[in-house]
Amino acid sequence: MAEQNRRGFVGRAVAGASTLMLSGCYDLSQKPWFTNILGKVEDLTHAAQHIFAGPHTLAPEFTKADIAPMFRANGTLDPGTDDYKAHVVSNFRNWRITVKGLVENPLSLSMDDIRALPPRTQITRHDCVEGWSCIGEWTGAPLALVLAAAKPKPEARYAVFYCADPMTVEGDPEHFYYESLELSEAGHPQTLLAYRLNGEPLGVEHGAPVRIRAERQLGYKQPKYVHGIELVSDFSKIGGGKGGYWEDQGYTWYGGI
Ligand SMILES: Nc1nc2c(c(=O)[nH]1)N[C@H]1C(S)=C(S)[C@@H](COP(=O)(O)O)O[C@H]1N2
Ligand SMILES: [Mo]
Repeated sequence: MAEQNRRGFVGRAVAGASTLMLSGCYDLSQKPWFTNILGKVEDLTHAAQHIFAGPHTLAPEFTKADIAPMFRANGTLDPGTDDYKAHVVSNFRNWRITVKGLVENPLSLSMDDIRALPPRTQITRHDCVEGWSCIGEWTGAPLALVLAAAKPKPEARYAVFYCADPMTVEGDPEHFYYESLELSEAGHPQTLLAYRLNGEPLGVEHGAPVRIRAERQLGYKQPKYVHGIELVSDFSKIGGGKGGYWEDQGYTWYGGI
């Protein structure tokens, strides 16, 4: 397992920031990820550590040699709506990720805001319940930092992720994919707002411009095309009330591996 796995993301972010400070050679405000709309990365890191404290079992990470030549795509391969097509044409310049619900500080973030956070890269295995697995290298912003910036209220238990792809069930075109994770899983060091796969910007088939990677979870718990995150205490008022699109069709909510 690589060194970064054992040390974990949080340790690295703090170490990286203090190295820069000690060197005295940089104007830190010029360092693109040091401050952004979300605040100082160091403050976010400390807040995230406080909110998501506890032992985290890490999902196994692999080496470059293990990466599948072609990462299989599944589920929605293109949301296909007029709205989404316009985002593709403008290279997702106007894409927003909102963070709302049981938070002190609701957010509306651009992809530049997400990319301005210190990224984490991890090579992991994706397991789909349909019976296939694929190893790929994901890069993204640790979701813990975004949640820390939003300041979850004490009664927040789950993060719900809203997606841009309509799922036509019983002819209802206003039925979109969504998923949810317990807050501790959402704040796990390997849970990312991922925007790169195998070093390339995320393709449309894999959830462009941004999707969740929650590496201890099955494939259906990894929502693609994410545009909204809501912190809730229960699912009763969301979708079919079971915490996710597939859960509403009968899958178990717990999709841990
Ligand atoms: N928005 C959205 N997210 C989704 C799906 C989907 O259909 N829509 N399918 C899920 C399932 S079942 C799997 S296995 C993975 C597939 O991700 P991939 O296309 O990058 O392989 O996405 C998950 N997330
Ligand atoms: Mo899946």
